[in-house]
Amino acid sequence: MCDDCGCVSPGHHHVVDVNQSLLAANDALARKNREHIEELGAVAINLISSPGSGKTTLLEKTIERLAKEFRIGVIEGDIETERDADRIRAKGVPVVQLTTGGACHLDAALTHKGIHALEDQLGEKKLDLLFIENVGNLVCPATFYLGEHQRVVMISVPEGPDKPAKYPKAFISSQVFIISKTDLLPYFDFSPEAAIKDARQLNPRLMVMSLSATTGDGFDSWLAYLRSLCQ
Ligand SMILES: Nc1nc2c(ncn2[C@@H]2O[C@H](COP(=O)(O)OP(=O)(O)O)[C@@H](O)[C@H]2O)c(=O)[nH]1
Ligand SMILES: [Mg+2]
Repeated sequence: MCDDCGCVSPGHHHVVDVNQSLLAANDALARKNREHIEELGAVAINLISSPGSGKTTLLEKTIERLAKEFRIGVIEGDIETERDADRIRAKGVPVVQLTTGGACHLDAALTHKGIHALEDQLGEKKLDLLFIENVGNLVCPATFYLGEHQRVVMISVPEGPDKPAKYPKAFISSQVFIISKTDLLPYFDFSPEAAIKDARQLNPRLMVMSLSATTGDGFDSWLAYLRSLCQ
């Protein structure tokens, strides 16, 4: 019987061992990614949220506001399609679409390919900010370090305030928690205080921001945070 959890399955330890070595291999590659990203001159942000909470919209609006100030690059993660990359490309910044073909998260190996593909577009040019939009999911992306400097987790008002408590790992492993779509607060029974309380209980150091990409409300703190990363 397993001393840790009481499980009597004979294969149990093997599964744990394989998972741990997969994650160790991922982390080793992620550390290489980080060196690679730093050679490009960039600070990388891994953006994690459910599908539809507004990741691509946040990036579109951020690029509109900051593209004159900073050199921005984007790696888009999705299961299928180039649609998010097309949206970012329309804003005039270098972007690479990664498609996982089914996996619900990016891993360091796929991100590594993305960094190389981005370098091919950049030539000799450098970057200040590299955004990595993860596959829409609050669960698996939390387990896979990609080599990012900062991890940002986002939930939108329509998703409900219970998500930090239900998906703790994403909040424990992030530096920033964004509540998005605050323009919808009048229409939903969403308590920002409850969401923030749960998130801070999991991770007292979490920086919290509330914003609406639609109205621009709260955007100044987000932009100030990004500027502070580039100093
Ligand atoms: N009301 C409102 N809608 C938003 C906001 N941000 C994004 N959306 C909408 O939410 C939907 C999903 O946005 P998208 O950026 O594609 O989300 P992603 O799947 O997380 O990348 C789109 O219809 C957006 O127009 C916001 O601040 N307020
Ligand atoms: Mg998107």
